[in-house]
Amino acid sequence: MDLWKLYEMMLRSRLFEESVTRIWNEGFISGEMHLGIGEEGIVAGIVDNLEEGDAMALDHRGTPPMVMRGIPLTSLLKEFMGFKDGLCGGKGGHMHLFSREKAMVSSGILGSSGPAAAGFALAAQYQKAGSLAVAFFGEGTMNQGMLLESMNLAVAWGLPVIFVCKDNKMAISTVSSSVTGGNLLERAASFGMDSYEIDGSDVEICWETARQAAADSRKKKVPSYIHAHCFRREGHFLGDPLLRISKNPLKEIGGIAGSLLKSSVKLKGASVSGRAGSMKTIFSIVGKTARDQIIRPRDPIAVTREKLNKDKQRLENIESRVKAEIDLAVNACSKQGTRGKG
Ligand SMILES: Cc1ncc(C[n+]2csc(CCOP(=O)(O)OP(=O)(O)O)c2C)c(N)n1
Repeated sequence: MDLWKLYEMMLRSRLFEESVTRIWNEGFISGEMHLGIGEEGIVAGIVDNLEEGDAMALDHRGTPPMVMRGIPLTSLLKEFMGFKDGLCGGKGGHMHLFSREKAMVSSGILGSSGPAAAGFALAAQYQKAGSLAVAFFGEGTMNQGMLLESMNLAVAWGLPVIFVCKDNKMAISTVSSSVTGGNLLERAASFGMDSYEIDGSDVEICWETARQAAADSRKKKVPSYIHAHCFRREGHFLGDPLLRISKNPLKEIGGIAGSLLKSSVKLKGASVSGRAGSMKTIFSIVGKTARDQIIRPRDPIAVTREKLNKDKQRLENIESRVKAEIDLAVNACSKQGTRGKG
């Protein structure tokens, strides 16, 4: 394991997504923007264990795997901005990405990474023995039928798939545990897969777990399940109202107080106790989001930087090189002109 390389991979993804944030805030990317900030440790650990021909099926937070697997940054950013010479002709945006060369696909349809990865793995059995496929998804998606069906078939047919659950505890504004029965690790294990629960902020643990899972997939032709805990720094998507309210309640509550009040006194609708229950849930989720902001989670990049801090010069060299790469991509896109023009 090369911790310097892993640090560089994670940093490239983080700085790229921070640039994407700025560009989105300026209005040059239309629609929603889901970031993978906080998930870099898990992604780097997995990607660094992949070989040529291995496939990845991604969810709506597909930017970090795309960046770390080596998709050119300019082509990715142009795709997000809707340019015709973007990775998918500017038609996919950040959620529907595809690369034939790197065997990667992403989708905003939750759970679809499961069947896509199982399909890749089934094809690999015939066409490229020894290859494997990875499926990335969140813990909220572990309640999606097609994902569970693909786990079942992967075990039954001996498909080399690594199922990677990135657990940030939230599914948009729902606390995932409030809609999930039982224990997810046990659920995955009950299909007959080796299942690992890890700290996604420790890239060394992520890498070592991915190495083991990849070795089993390649040699024994079996799937495995990795449940990695991580955090969600920017809310569900950029501009998430939940995050805005919890960061600045006094300013933001004013904007929604009227509609909350109106819905709570409306004659038609749920019972009084039902409405009171919903209000309680809303305020408890806002409170939880606010607390999560105060209790800073372990950031995989900060944790790794701390470990490498002895060689400050080498760190600075990497940081300025990666920053220059990203500036180059951003400049290439801003030269091309206004949004959506190819
Ligand atoms: C099949 C399907 N159902 C619902 C949605 C709407 N949706 C988008 S993201 C999301 C929450 C996903 O939560 P999780 O799987 O935990 O991933 P996270 O966003 O937290 O990374 C939902 C319900 C969707 N995109 N696809």
